[in-house]
Amino acid sequence: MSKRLSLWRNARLVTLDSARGWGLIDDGALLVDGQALLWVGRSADLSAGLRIEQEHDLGGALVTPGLVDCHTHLVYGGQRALEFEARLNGASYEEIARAGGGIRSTMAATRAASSDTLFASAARRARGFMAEGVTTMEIKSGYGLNEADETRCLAVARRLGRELPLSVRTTSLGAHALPPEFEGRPDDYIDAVCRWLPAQNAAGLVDAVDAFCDRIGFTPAQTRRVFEAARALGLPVKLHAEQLSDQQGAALAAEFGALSCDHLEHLSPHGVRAMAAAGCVAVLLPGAYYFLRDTVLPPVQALRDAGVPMAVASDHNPGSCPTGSLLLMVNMACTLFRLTPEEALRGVTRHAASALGLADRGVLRAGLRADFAVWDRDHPGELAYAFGGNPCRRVVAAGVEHAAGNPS
Ligand code: DI6
Ligand code: FE
Repeated sequence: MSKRLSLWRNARLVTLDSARGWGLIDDGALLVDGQALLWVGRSADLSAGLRIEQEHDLGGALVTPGLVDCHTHLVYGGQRALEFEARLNGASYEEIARAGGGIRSTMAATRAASSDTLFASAARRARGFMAEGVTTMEIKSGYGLNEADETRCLAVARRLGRELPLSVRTTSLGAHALPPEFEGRPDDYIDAVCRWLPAQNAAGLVDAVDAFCDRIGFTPAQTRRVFEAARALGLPVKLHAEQLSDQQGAALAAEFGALSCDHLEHLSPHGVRAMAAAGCVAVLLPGAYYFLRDTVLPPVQALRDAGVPMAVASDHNPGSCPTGSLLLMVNMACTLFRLTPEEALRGVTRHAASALGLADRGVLRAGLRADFAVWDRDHPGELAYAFGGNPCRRVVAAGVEHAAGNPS
């Protein structure tokens, strides 16, 4: 038996290891071998005679899978507090974008920042999420909007995965907004995005490809070209779909076997059916809905009825969701979108992992990654119910406990 065995016992495990239910195991234990869970079950059923190197008594605390934030724009320069104020004074998010603010203003700040500055600010944000139990994070580019700066932002995201105890998945989102140098020439810009993708991919910087298909983003025809470039490289796609209007983007993404379609406030019944048929995950982003004071709800009941798995993510970005808390999104998924607490927690674990194409996490099960969070709570429903404050006490990522989980 390996010498690296560690035992975490006296826990109330929320395994989520079945299609329904919390999968609670009282007086549970986790046996960790290196980076993986070797055994998960009731303490009483643990075999005797194991050579355990380290033992942790959790005092009956709740343990969930490590949280997965499957949609973030974590790497950028500057902030947009003045834009928030402009919106309070009556300007709309779309008006600001059309006037050259919005994503373009963050683009300018991002281009002007050094890679070290971008790394430092993104690492600070990442640590905040990690302190709340996040062990996996997806990070998109999309604020460089030229080859050099997009590639630089993806490299910063990769560096976060190397230097922090955080598993990072990168997504290339060159087709996020039209940069000013391509004003009036969106098709030429899409050509450029498709041209630089192979080099980014060859450098190992891309796990998936995304686009913003909307009135202030790109058309379905332009999005299709980006997806074709991704497909030619064997890269999975995802899409910012039907956030501000129905462009039938979800159906397009489904045609390309997308891992996920995200936002979805304006998703049509046809889009729901296409996603269900393609096995696409619906990533709900209640923080952006809240911060933009949207009034059109994503069709949660239709997604549920069609059996589309629903994930919940932060969408952290400086314009539509400058949040530092995935747990707050869990609460908002319930209050604003009427998910059940169990759906919402599944949305930031199991289904969020699926939205990233990851089958090795999101559930407490032998053989999967030893990613878990320890909570100062009695019942998992409390994680969705209370908001504000951080009940996370300890975080273990790939078998290693890190200090971010210990905010003392
Ligand atoms: N939709 C969003 O909500 C973010 N990107 C997108 O396509 C917002 C990005 C920003 O405003 O900076
Ligand atoms: Fe987004």
